[in-house]
This record gives sequence, C-alpha cells and structure tokens, in this order.
Amino acid sequence: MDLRALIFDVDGTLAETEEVHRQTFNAAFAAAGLGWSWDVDLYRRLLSVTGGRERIAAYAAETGQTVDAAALHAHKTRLYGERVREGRIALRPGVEALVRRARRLGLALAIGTTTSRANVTGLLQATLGPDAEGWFASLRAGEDVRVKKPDPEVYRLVLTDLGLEASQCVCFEDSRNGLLAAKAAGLHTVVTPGLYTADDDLSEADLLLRGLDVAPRLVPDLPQPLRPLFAD
Ligand code: XBP
Ligand code: MG
Repeated sequence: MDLRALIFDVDGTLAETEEVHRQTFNAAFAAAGLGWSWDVDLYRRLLSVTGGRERIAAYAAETGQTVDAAALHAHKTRLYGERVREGRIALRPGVEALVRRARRLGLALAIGTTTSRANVTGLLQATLGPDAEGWFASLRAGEDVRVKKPDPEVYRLVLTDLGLEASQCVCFEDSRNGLLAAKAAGLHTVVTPGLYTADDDLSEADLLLRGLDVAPRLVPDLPQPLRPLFAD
C-alpha cells in the first residue's frame, strides 16, 4: 500500500455526535409543536436512513404525517451548531493524535460525510482549533451529493478532489452504511464502531478496532503503512 491520504467519516468516527443530533432533532420537533420525541432505540433504528432531512421525511411517511422536513432540519442544524460551539462534543480518543501524526508524516487528510457541512466545520473548529478546516484537502458533506451513504458518491468525490486512487487511501468509518459506501468506492476501511453502531454488521471491514487509541503492538493485522500513525 502506497499510503498517501486518510479519509474520515465524521458522525460516530471523529466524535460521538449522534446523541447531540438526536437531542437537537427533538428540540426542533418541540419548537414546531410536533408531538415527536425520538428515544435512543427509535433513533438507532432511524439511523438506517442517512441524512437528517431524509430521516425526518422517512419518519413522517412512516407515521402518516405531513411536515416541512427542510424547515425542521434547518432549525435542527442551527441548534446542533450552537451545541457544538459550546464545546459539548469531544473527539473520540486517539483521533486528534492520529490527525496530527498524519500531518507530520505528510499524508493528506480528507472528510467524506453525510452530515451537513456546517456541522463538520463547527466540530473541527471547536475541537482542533480555528485553522483545522484547512488541514483537510477535501471536505465533502451531505450538500455535495445526490445520493447519501451507503452510496459511494461522497467517497468518489473525495478521491477526485485528492487526485488519488482508492488504493492510496485508508478510510475510517463507524457504521454499516458508511462501511458499504467506503468499500463500494474501493477503499481499505478501518471501522471503529461506537455508541449507535456497536450492533451493526461490520463484517466487510478490513480492520475492526475498538477505537483509534490503540497501540500497534496490540494489533498485529494493522497494515504496515498505518503503524507509524499510532503510538506504541
Ligand atoms: C451520519 C448521519 C447524519 C447525522 C445527522 O451518517 O446519518 O445524518 O445523523 O446529520 P455518517 P444531518 O456518519 O455515515 O455520515 O442532520 O446534518 O444530516
Ligand atoms: Mg458515521
């Protein structure tokens, strides 16, 4: 593997964001006077629909109601952004160290996510600092694609931006939908399941890690090019 770039999913991979997503969906529903409240189990099921606007629309269809999904989602995105700016979300253990080592080693960094761009830039600024967005050679989000994950469109866009072949990149994901998107784009994929994805079928992962704070000596199947990116 001629490793040139690391490509990251955001929700669940860089950070455990889904609880804040869930809470801000509920806050937007309450503000609109809807009697909806998504609990953890319901939200886990609804996560099979990627994209917040699409998730709202799918739930409305399921419950036979008519709502303005775009307006509800726009309000939810504003509330989510406020919480991110307040510092309510931390990066998962090992993420910052991996990103900083990759930069020192001259690897390109990229993001391929289903969530909205503002959510990504807000998270990067709140956790890695005001310059962090500029560390990423490609940042592709929900607004950039016609079809969201598990479709590979977002990762294909990232590869085009980077001007690299899939074989020169490693992707980091946390969910089945994300893994399917990455594999369909031909990417070697490391999966770190989290709060909402621990029970996903992740059998197609090239490597399954409990998190990115692992010591290489404990992971014999960690590909050689990735070993300098992790502290022993
Ligand atoms: C994450 C998602 C997102 C978030 C909500 O999937 O499905 O929809 O839950 O974000 P992935 P938005 O990690 O595979 O990208 O409300 O901004 O869509
Ligand atoms: Mg994810």
